[in-house]
Amino acid sequence: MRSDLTVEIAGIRMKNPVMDASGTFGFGVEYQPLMDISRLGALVTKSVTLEPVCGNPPPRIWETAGGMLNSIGLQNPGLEVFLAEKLPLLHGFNLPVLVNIAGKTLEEYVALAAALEQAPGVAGLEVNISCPNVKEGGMAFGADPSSAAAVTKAVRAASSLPVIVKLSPNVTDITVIARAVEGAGASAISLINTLAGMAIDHEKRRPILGNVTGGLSGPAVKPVALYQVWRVCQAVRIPVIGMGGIMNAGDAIQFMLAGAAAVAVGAANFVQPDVMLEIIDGIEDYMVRHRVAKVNQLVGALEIT
Ligand code: RRO
Repeated sequence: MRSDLTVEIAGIRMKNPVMDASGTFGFGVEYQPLMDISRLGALVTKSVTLEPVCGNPPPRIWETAGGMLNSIGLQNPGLEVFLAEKLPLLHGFNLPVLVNIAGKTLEEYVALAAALEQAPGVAGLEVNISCPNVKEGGMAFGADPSSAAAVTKAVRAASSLPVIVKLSPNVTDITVIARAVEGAGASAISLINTLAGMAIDHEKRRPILGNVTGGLSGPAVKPVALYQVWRVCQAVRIPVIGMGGIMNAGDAIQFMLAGAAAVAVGAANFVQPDVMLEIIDGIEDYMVRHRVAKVNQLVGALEIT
């Protein structure tokens, strides 16, 4: 029996359910010398903004117990350079490219969505309303149901591409935000972005990160992420892409059992650059061992009682 790893999310066909989490894989081509990126189910870019952003002051990365803090601050070369120099390098890899977009205002999201609609080789938009490391926009949109819905609606209206809205875990009840973006026309939801956190050097009595606070990811956040993915999957009908501390195939399968139709791998890419390929192979091994013919049979197959 051959295992069928293909999944389809919001009309985007993927050869398997594994993609990178935005921001942990650059614009993809950086990893090409280290692994065969065409084996991925999809490729998600670092967030792109209308104008170039140089990001937060260093240090911007800090290892913590079981995880890492980042405060990159949306560093990216801006839409024009992305379209001219980054996106064309991804043509020919035979995999759907999802472009993560972020803005300070609703108008910026709309302009990005409209421009990317015209760009060849874009399979979908991931709308970042959950960056914890910028003062304007970012998480402010994702923490309030009406602004989350407004951004989703505006992007939906500006583009015919699938709209995947990336949610923040830094909210009281994530299902309220999930339902709001579903109601506003999101094609799918991805979660979780990083958990707001900080680190302090007690000898110096100073914060460690240049921006004082950051976003926590890695194995430390996995139980929180699994819980939030599980809750969102029960709250909405649209597909969910689950992420947060996935380090191996077992972790990825756990997110699918909780209801995720696909998964994204983030911090693990920094530990082992080709870990996603190992995860894809590990999912296939699991399917053979458990006689699962189609990977989507795992979605929501958690047995409770
Ligand atoms: O660039 C960042 O600091 C960043 C972003 Br845009 C995000 O969405 N999540 C994160 O942890 N860091």
